[in-house]
Amino acid sequence: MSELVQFTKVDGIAVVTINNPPVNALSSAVSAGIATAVAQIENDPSIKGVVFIGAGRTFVAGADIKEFGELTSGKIICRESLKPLLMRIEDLRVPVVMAIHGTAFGGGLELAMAGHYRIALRDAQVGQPEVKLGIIPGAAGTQRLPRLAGVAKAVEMCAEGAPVKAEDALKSGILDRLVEGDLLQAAIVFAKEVAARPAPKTRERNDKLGRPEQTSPILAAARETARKKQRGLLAPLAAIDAIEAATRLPFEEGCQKEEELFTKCLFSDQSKALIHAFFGEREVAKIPDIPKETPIVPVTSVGIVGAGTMGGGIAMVFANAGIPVLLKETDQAPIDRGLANIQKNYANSVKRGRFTQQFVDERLKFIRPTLDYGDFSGVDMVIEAVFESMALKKEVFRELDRVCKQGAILATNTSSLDIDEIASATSRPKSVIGTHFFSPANVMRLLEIVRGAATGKEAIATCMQLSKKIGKVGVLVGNCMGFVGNRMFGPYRREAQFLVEEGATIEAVDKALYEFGMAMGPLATGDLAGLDVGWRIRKELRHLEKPGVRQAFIEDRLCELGRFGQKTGAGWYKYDENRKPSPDPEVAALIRRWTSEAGIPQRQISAEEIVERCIYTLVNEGARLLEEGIALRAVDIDIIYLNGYGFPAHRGGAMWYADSVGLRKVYERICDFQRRLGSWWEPAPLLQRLAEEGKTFAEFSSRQSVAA
Ligand code: 3H9
Repeated sequence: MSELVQFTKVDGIAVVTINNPPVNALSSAVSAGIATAVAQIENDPSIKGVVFIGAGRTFVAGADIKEFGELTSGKIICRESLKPLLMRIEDLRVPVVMAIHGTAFGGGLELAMAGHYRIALRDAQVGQPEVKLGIIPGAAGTQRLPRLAGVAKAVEMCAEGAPVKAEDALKSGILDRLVEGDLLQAAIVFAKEVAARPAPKTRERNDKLGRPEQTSPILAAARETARKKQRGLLAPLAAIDAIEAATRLPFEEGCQKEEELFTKCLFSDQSKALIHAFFGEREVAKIPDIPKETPIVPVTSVGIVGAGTMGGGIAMVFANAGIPVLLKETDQAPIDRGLANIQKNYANSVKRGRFTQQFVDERLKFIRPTLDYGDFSGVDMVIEAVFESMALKKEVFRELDRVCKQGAILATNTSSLDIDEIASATSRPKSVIGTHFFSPANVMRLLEIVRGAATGKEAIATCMQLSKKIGKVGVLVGNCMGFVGNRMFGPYRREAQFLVEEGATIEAVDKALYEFGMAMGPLATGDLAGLDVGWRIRKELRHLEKPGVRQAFIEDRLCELGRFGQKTGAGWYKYDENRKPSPDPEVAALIRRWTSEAGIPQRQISAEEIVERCIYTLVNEGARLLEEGIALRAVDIDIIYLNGYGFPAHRGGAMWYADSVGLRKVYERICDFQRRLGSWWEPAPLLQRLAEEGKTFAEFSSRQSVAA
């Protein structure tokens, strides 16, 4: 018997234990092990029932995603289909009980549905999350799930991919019983209980499939939702098509349809990009020079300086994770305002159904206001979230150095200032680190963790681990103006302005990038964030501008007119009282006047040029960050862009996208822009080198990781 799948017998019940840590992924080897166990059961007449269970922390979290990558990249040429094996399990003459704890996801749920009964611990979850990887269930999940849970539930699960809690799965008919305590014992008892009954085969249960007149409106509504909410994605629609097949065709034919759709999705660029993002999110947690064993500071309490938008949002993040927070302000009035904002944000979450009132009441107890730095003497970590002023930040850090215990992490939420200079205000720069949250902090998943020259490994390891605990994706970056995300975002937004200066309409620029898949166009994003933020920084840094290099000017002029974006009801667009944007003819007229005064020739600009100029400028700056070592690997940049800047997940991030277009082509376009537009389009040396060598950013990064 394979080490990955163990077989034992307890009182006539066969127990098949899948043991492929950490998540019992159904690799080809695990499938082979299960096949051996099934053969043993088929040939042993003394067996009265069967239990399948997962060893360790979970049942089966799905097929082995790494094997998909190997398949689509041609490393392996075929992969044994799981379907026939699941049919053999379903056809066993004795009842098969699937005992679920942790997660039964993807192929794991498909395996479970091939059993005759499913029992689970109360905190277990089931789901078909394949769509998040750009694929659909490929082992008859789209055919068995509607037979157990009905078409509406199956469509929701397969098209949206969200996990379903055990309680809900019981109600929907996916599970037969919830149990407490020893799962294996409970499963054996259950198997004995049902041993004498005929085993119900899921594939033969047709009562929940409904008639076409019942299911058609469900499927149509699901397609409409998918087109709106998962814009541009192929897999959700494919999943719905496969479930439709379950309602119209016999099981075998439905399976064939599923197979066709699964294969089409698996070999799509979207699936490759989404699988890259899945592994990327885990890879960024691995820092070459910071081994897993690096000691960390257990963070059981946090101090936050500043109860403004960012400080308040960060306080909610920690409260949500059950970590007590001391929120500091200088006076009672700002602390009251900060707390009122937190309450308002929580109330909105309750209104939208994200949290229950009870959860919110509990969370609020974790946030305690203070006006006194002295209260920070016992906290394990402080995050400074005051106004972006170096002088002010240094003053805060001097205070923190005075009051905080040795070993406490001293973090700054600066989005652009020099971490080393901030650290210089303390006597312990190795404890100083950047934790750059994105606004709104309680919603956005990205956390840039900024390493200063003296930042200690312990502080880095602590923040990386903490990011997961507080539900963020932590990405380690180096210390430079704007770090990774904002340093790339500056040229991207500047290019969008140049396009408007050259004749593209505001709406055309935003539409082209929205249709590329960005969550929002770059100009609308500026309005949301507040145009005045960049304006103030530009004014401060004007002395650093290189003479003769073109500077964008429209945003500055809009700010001079008091058009700061959504918050003033007007920016690039005008906004109604519900912040709904509409094009503003006044701005269009102003832009025509300003560009004519500046003597900028006007021309028609295609959507293709808009996308290329904006996206390739991200790529070019990304290449510089990679070469300078500010970003560790190309994938780090991708994860930053996917989680903090609304880059479309199905394009894998800016650097993955460039690799998929081909660096030669990207480089040539950039050279062309340099010739036609000006010196700011000078290609990054790394991009040039890789393009000439026929290599990718991913290949460059894997060399870097090995070297580190
Ligand atoms: C599928 O099933 C298709 C089917 O229809 C069949 C078609 C024929 N494969 O996330 P974590 C690794 S598609 C390979 O940090 P957590 C992961 O990379 C699949 N590896 O833990 C990481 O490795 P490392 C459908 C996997 O506790 C380690 O395990 N299933 C897989 O925070 C720990 O992962 C899914 O999409 C996998 N399937 O979260 C579920 N899963 O340590 C995907 C994980 O080297 N998985 N790894 O970095 C998850 O959602 C989360 O991993 C899970 C655990 C919630 C299970």
